Amino acid sequence: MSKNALITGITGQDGAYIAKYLLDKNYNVFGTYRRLSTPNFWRLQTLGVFNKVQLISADLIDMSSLIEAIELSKPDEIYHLAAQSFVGASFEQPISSAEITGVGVTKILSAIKSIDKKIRFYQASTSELYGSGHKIAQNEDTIFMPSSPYAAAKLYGHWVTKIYREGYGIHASNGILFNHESPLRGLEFVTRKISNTVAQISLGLKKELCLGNIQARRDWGYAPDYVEAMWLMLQKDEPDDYVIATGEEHSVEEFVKVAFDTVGLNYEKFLKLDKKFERPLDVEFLKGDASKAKKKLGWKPKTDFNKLVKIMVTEDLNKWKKWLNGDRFPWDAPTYPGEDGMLSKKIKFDR
Ligand code: NDP
Ligand code: GDR
Repeated sequence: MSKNALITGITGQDGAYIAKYLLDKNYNVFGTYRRLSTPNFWRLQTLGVFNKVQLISADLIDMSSLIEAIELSKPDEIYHLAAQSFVGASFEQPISSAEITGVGVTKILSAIKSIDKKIRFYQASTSELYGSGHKIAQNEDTIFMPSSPYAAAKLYGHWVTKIYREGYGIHASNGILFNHESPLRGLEFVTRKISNTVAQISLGLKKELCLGNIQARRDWGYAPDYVEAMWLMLQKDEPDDYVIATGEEHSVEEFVKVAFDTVGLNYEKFLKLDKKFERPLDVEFLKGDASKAKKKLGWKPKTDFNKLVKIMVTEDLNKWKKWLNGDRFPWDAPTYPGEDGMLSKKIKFDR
């Protein structure tokens, strides 16, 4: 008999990829989405799975909606991916980030405890837990030193997952995933901002790429490789915590260079620095050691850094070309206000 899976945050990057991954494994896939003024299903449509998943309206702010989602979907497995996931925004909305990204985890776990303790639970934990100050690759034993309200909220979610695992015997695992990207990445994250802007510059639609801290180093992987690791964790007899990463790190500047190289342009002519995109605190160096996942889950990444950048730039370029040709398809970029319409600092009006 097919298993049921409930994905919170199915409209996001990882939600869409894991929905497809689980459908391919013959799961009945349910996903939560929140009511928005404009529906946001373009990722599910892009992957051709929109009509194959069953959508349930739920918000992490609203416990009753989460209980109902679990009762309706009767899941064997829950992939808890919903979160306010943008680190930059967590400095501007620290309290709602804590409520959604942190306390939201306890809401789902306590619902599992009341409804059916056999439901297996995946928590979307993060390399942001490590924060700044580490000089070598981080693994499951590395100390956590979060540097943002987002990371502090995720640390709470990480820990509460362990508490429900050890205290109530729930099959709950933390995937400590390092940055993973794709053409479905949100446009405010640096990699997609770069790939989309480089595509626009190469077609003469934009003149420059404005970024903040380009020295930050990240361990960037490819999202479809990473959702497989989530599933593998829930198939183990025993729940546990795992680092998922490529083990290679690069600076934001290197990402920019390879992206411009892909379209045959010199990045130095187009890159501008703007303090508006800097954070009050930033994480300078993240590089993961996924040896445990390799050994215990048999997981390893399939896509390297250069290939990832090329996939993202090529996809944005092809989409802009199609768009300019008059083709219309589900996509976020043409309706994105861009950095001119997105002010990262609050404006003070003189009266
Ligand atoms: P996205 O930002 O693409 O997706 C987040 C999802 O959460 C969206 O579906 C969003 O809905 C939903 N959501 C946000 N707020 C609420 C709310 N109040 N109630 C219900 N749903 C809500 O993130 P990713 O797919 O990239 O990441 C998935 C998870 O993994 C997140 O928890 C993230 O923090 C974590 N993570 C991500 C990493 C990465 O590199 N991508 C690395 C490590 C961890 P809507 O579409 O309506 O906005
Ligand atoms: P991150 O991703 O904070 O690592 O969180 P993001 O792409 O936002 O930033 C990566 C690094 O790039 C620097 N940077 C900029 N970032 C953005 N967004 N925009 C800019 O213009 C810019 N210029 C430089 C940032 O300062 C940072 O150092 C992501 C999210 O998916 C989290 O949910 C997840 O937990 C972590 O990855 C792992």
